[in-house]
Amino acid sequence: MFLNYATQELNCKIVFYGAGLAGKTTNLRYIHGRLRPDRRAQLIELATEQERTIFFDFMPVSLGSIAGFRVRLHLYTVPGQIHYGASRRLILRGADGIVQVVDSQSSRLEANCESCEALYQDLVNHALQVPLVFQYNKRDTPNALDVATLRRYVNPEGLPDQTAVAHRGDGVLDTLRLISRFVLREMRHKLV
Ligand SMILES: Nc1nc2c(ncn2[C@@H]2O[C@H](COP(=O)(O)OP(=O)(O)OP(=O)(O)O)[C@@H](O)[C@H]2O)c(=O)[nH]1
Ligand SMILES: [Mg+2]
Repeated sequence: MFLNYATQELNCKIVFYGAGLAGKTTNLRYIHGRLRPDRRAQLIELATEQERTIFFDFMPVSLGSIAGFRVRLHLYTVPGQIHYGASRRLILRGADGIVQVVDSQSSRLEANCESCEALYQDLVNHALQVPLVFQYNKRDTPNALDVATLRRYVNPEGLPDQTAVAHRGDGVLDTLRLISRFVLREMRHKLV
């Protein structure tokens, strides 16, 4: 969270986390595409020297105001592949909310579980206590596990969750609303 007094803006960072190919970038592209051009910044993709396939997407969206500050959301994705742990930790720094994007396909169950474990470790290491919601993506795939099974494996605590078919946009804005609601609630507690 960052208060910009010059612009009277409250900046919140939301990170889309999850296993490789789970659909994180697809979520952000969809959200960006749905925003009015005058309300969004450019979507930026970064490829570093060593990690050419890496993207991170950055996108502020305006959202009402708290204590006189207009809320601006900054959405980021992490690279999901297992060997980009250092990039993931860097991007997670300063997060105000996290969406764990889960690939519903049974073949990806282990990768999802590893990603959840990595997230848990990263949160402990950063001493981060921020709202976390789950998105069960790729509900359209033929070998999608049922939601109850996914919950049991990746979300046994029963945190807020949402199903999605991100490449069609189904459930994407609902997921954003879900995490935004929890993030804004935290911000209100801190500011008001
Ligand atoms: N069938 C199906 N495919 C999807 C869905 N969402 C995303 N995809 C596809 O899954 C592939 C990976 O999506 P990305 O959004 O690039 O995944 P990512 O999580 O950003 O992957 P990394 O950046 O490698 O961690 C793409 O081919 C998407 O079109 C979905 O709901 N259903
Ligand atoms: Mg991606």
